[in-house]
Amino acid sequence: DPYSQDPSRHPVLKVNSLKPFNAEPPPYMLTENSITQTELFFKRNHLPVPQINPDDYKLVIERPNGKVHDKPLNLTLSDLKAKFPKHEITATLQCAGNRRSEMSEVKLVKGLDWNIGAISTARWAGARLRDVLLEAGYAEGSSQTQHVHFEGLDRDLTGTNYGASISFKQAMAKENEVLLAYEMNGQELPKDHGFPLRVIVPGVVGARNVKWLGKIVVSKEESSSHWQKNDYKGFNPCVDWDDVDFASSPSIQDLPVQSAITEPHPGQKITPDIDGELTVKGYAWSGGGREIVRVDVSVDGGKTWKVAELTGEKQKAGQAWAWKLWQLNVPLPPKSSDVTIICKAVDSSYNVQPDTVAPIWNLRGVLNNAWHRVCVTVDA
Ligand code: MTE
Ligand code: MO
Repeated sequence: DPYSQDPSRHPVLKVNSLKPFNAEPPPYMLTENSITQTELFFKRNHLPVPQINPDDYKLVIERPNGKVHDKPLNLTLSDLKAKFPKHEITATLQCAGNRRSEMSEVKLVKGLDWNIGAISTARWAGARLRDVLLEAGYAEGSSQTQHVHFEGLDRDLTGTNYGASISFKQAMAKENEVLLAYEMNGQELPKDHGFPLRVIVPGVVGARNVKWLGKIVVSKEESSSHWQKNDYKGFNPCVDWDDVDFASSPSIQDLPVQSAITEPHPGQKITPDIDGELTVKGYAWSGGGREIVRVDVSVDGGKTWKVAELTGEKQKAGQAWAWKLWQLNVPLPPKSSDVTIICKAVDSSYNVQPDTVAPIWNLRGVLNNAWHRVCVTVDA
């Protein structure tokens, strides 16, 4: 069993797949704290967790073509810690498949059945990718068309490693704060999250945040990995498996604006407080460093909306990598029995969420950011 060495995990996680391990926290736990507890952070593995001895570990960085040093730059974990300034950021990571289960309600999609918990937030610390690329001999602005490939040390039975890429421009821009992270929430990176080293590309889909990083390659082409080329792409809702052309869509990078209700949970029996109000909580986040500027909540099907109170770390414009948590006391419609709560967020580019899933349905069930709805029963 290639999974026999996988680490142990917190029993509260809802497991979507055991081998490989994929699990999410219960929704209400997501909004207990703006930093997700490491044990509760969602886990998304495509393959067995590789066993890496930190003393033997080396990150291999291929040199620019035709440069004097032809041998790749090899960095040990202590090199990475000693030679490059340690940079720390708070960033939210979201899987493209977050909220896939709602997409399957429209029409069955292929993929793990994620509820709203394939998203979490942590403090990440490590070396800036930019500094490491400069050290390897890459020059700023050398080409806008190049790509930086990340190869994981996890591999399938045929010997194929997990891999993904981002653009060279994305990797080199200082304000993008792309990290080679060796710490998560102030501690050594846990096995499930990429020990001893992973990439953190803030604002970008989870799939490019390669864990158990083994190798970095700069190339004219995007990564040829299955997960870059033939997965994690969006399509027209009428495209299905018999006519899909993966080459026709760009790989997902920045993610769209997202929000969801974490409390109450669907089907919950609600006893309104003495004022006839109900406390609603959730998260909101957008990709590309766009800050959440507003979350709207409706309990009458979207006829009227109230603005929720946002909480979260103050972040720099264009570098809002972390989600906002939100909360609102909503007056319940009089004599109601079943109430549907809806939320939608607005980001700093005034991007909004689509109101329903059907027009954004796609065969892989990615990028679901439709208004989130939770139906509850009110106790009279
Ligand atoms: N990196 C490697 N090496 N192997 C993987 O399976 N999964 C990716 C990404 N990096 C993956 C990986 C996907 S799809 C996501 S959503 C994130 O890791 C999940 O990161 P987490 O498990 O730390 O939450
Ligand atoms: Mo993912």
